[in-house]
Amino acid sequence: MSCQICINCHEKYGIDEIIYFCKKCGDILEIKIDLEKVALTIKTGDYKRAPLSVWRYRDFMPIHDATSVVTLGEGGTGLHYSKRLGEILGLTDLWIKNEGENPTGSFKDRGMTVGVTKAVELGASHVICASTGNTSASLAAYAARAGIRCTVLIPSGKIAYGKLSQAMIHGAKVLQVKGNFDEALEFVLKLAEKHRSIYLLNSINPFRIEGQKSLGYEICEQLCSNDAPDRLIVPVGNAGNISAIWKGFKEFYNLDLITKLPKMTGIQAAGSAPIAKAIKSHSSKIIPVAEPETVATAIRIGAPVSWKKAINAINESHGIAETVTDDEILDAQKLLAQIEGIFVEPASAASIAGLRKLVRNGIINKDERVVCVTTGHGLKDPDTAIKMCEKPIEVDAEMSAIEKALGIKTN
Ligand code: AN7
Repeated sequence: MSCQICINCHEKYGIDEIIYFCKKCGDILEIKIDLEKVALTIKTGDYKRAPLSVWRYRDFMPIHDATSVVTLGEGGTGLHYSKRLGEILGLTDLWIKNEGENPTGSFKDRGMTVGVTKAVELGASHVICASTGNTSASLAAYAARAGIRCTVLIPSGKIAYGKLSQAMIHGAKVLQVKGNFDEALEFVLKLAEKHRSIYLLNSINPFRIEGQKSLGYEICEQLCSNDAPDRLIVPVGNAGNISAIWKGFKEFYNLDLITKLPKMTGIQAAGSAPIAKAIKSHSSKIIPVAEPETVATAIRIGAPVSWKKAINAINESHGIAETVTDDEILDAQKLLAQIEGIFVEPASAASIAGLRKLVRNGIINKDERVVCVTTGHGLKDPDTAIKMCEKPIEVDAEMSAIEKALGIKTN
């Protein structure tokens, strides 16, 4: 039977128990899926008839058969072969998994469709999260879809406008906390502990991770080899996603659906990089960053809750972690937009910036099959994009003025 299990002391909890931390040792939990049962269920291969999406993998999800799912059509995002960008970076087999193609424009939707489905299954009528932006946008949308109350806590002034507009238009109660994300998260953890009727949907909630693991599954099914890539690169903030993707790959591997596992490679912004620092110094613990800072506000996180899972994913997979500066992030964002036509937000571009650095430093070989996950759409943060680009030229509404601006000779 599937259950919730502590990542430290392995104490088990029921799949329908509302619990966020282990009662014995206080560490975080993960879902242990009954893979023997999954193996029997998927033997027919029927699941492959459904289109690529999170719910194609319903048999792999800890949701009861009778439950109707809360969905907006998440997952099934494009895996784009990136020949031109590869040539510039010196790679022959580069792919972009563009999570900006999800319903609310980020990978969070994979987690929220499962998390909010579980919330409704458990009878919750009020959901909450702390967020640097995308989680709040996604939760607000799925709560609206489910018809339940939603509260989001965001760091005051440090959230991209697109994301704020989403949380607001979907009708969430938005509280701007005069502090950073880590402080906001402390409050929602305490609120969910104190008021048991409020269901917490940060990535500490293991059901969120279950939805996000589908990212790993999809990549394997999309690659022509029907196998895992050599390397997976992803930006890391609170570290839920890297943990989830690794879980997905491992489950597919344990079910004999793939023959190898990728090197998990996490990229953090230099101003908020506790996990990358721990990996680089071969430490098994992180030192939280008290005042994280970066232009990539989505990953402006100093005390990632899932750090232990992330360090484990990187080490177990013989992967690596790297840091990138804000300038490197913004350069990579522009490069991807102009070379491949893919517009991503700064946090997502961190994976491209990290890839560039690791190739330059000789850590990544030129013929590795690399999949870079771009986590959120560029329209989430139009202000940063506009600031980086040449201003539009204002011209008189006359043909000659337009030709002049284009440097075309007038007759
Ligand atoms: C675009 O929305 O934490 O390492 O509160 O929005 O799983 O935290 C967002 C994180 C990467 C990092 N890229 O993922 C939030 C939030 C984008 C993001 C991350 C986030 P995790």
